[in-house]
Amino acid sequence: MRTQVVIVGAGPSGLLLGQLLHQAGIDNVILERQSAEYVLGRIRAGVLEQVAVDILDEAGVGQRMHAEGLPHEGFDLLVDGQRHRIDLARLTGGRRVLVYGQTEVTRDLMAARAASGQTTVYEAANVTLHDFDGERPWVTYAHGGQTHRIDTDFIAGCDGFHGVCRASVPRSAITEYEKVYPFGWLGLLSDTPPVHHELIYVNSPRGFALCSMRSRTRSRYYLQVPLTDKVEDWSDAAFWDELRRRLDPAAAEALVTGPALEKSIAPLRSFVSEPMRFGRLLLAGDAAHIVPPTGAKGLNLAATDVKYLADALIEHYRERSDAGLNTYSERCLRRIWRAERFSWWFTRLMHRFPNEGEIEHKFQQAELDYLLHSEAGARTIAENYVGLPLDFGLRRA
Ligand code: RFL
Ligand code: PHB
Repeated sequence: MRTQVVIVGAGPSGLLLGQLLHQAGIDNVILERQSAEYVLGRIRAGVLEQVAVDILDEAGVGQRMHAEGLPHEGFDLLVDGQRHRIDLARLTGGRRVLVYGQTEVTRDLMAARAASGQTTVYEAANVTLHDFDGERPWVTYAHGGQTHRIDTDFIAGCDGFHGVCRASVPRSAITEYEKVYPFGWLGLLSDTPPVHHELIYVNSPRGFALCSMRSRTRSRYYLQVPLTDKVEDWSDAAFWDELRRRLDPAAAEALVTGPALEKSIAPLRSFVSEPMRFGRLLLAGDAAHIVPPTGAKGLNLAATDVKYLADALIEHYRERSDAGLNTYSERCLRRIWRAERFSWWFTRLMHRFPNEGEIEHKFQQAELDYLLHSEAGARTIAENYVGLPLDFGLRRA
């Protein structure tokens, strides 16, 4: 088989890239290790920046997102038992975010993929990359008991943090920056009305918590837990009890509990690998970088990487220019480092760090006191939360 672009991974990055390329008449094949049901079963991100909304609109998959997504003009920080609203709209000149789950984004992209007629191979095993440092890369994979070969112009590595693409690059060609946090997030999804109409990020003496949602009837909650905890250690009742203890009395009172539809523990990590292009292999999304989820940036960064990559590939085919491909890494990395810094900072601000002493805790409280009682402080949080414009990666200012 031959195609113009082989895309490894059918998460949001791979599916979105496939759609943007298809719209531009660029033939592509997606190879995904898991089944479609498995990919849809992973409960992940919930908050879209305007820039991601715009890209999904451009990809023609925005209809249900606009009908069902919940626009949010602010969120609460609960600190020292007091709630403080970060008024995103007022602090950023009218900007806001959209609460619409990654599962739904993925479902919309899968429907567009099916309608496009482009090939997607689920349960593709042993995907192996060949000759991406030359002019004629190729990819092999196993499916249905047979090994298949695809010849291609480019390989897009959209296969997440544990994927094969980044791992195929010689160690000497790549620089990795990593920080692993000494706790995880235990998440619970339930068909219960959200405790509040906006998100609540909680800094409590018992650790961080987050009250989020998927709709007006479906809630998503998170608790900071030690890395040694296992999901099996947490009954639904234990989860709800602990969440209540981390909330203020009004929220604890308003909390509606119910059976968990899903419960999982995610480790927290900051990670960037540089560069993102190796000859004819280009990495995008979690394959190249991870942020701790506190800033809600992961899916948004994936969308902007993919937009830059799609534009660069379109320029290659339409204008026979590699200018966009040559600057792809640089464009992405500038906004990636900004989001990495915010996610790291917001994580530090809101969590209890088990290995730190009382003085670090006092510094954290003083910083929160400053941020929440200063217009400039609140604006710093708001500006970073709503995110950077798409052309940010181009500007050198
Ligand atoms: P994905 O979603 O990991 O998809 C990669 C796909 O590649 C497949 N794959 C392979 N396929 C073929 N061969 C191989 N060898 C392969 N190896 C892997 C995998 O099966 C998978 O289907 O990466 P992608 O597409 O780059 O998307 C990134 C996002 O999923 C991620 O950044 C976000 O979920 C992060 N994130 C959040 N981002 C936000 O913007 N806002 C949020 O509110 C938010 N909350 C979160 C989050 C991530 C979380 N977890 C669990 C990590 C909350 C959590 C708890
Ligand atoms: C979510 O709803 O899953 C979510 C929301 C905001 C975050 C992280 C996760 O910062």
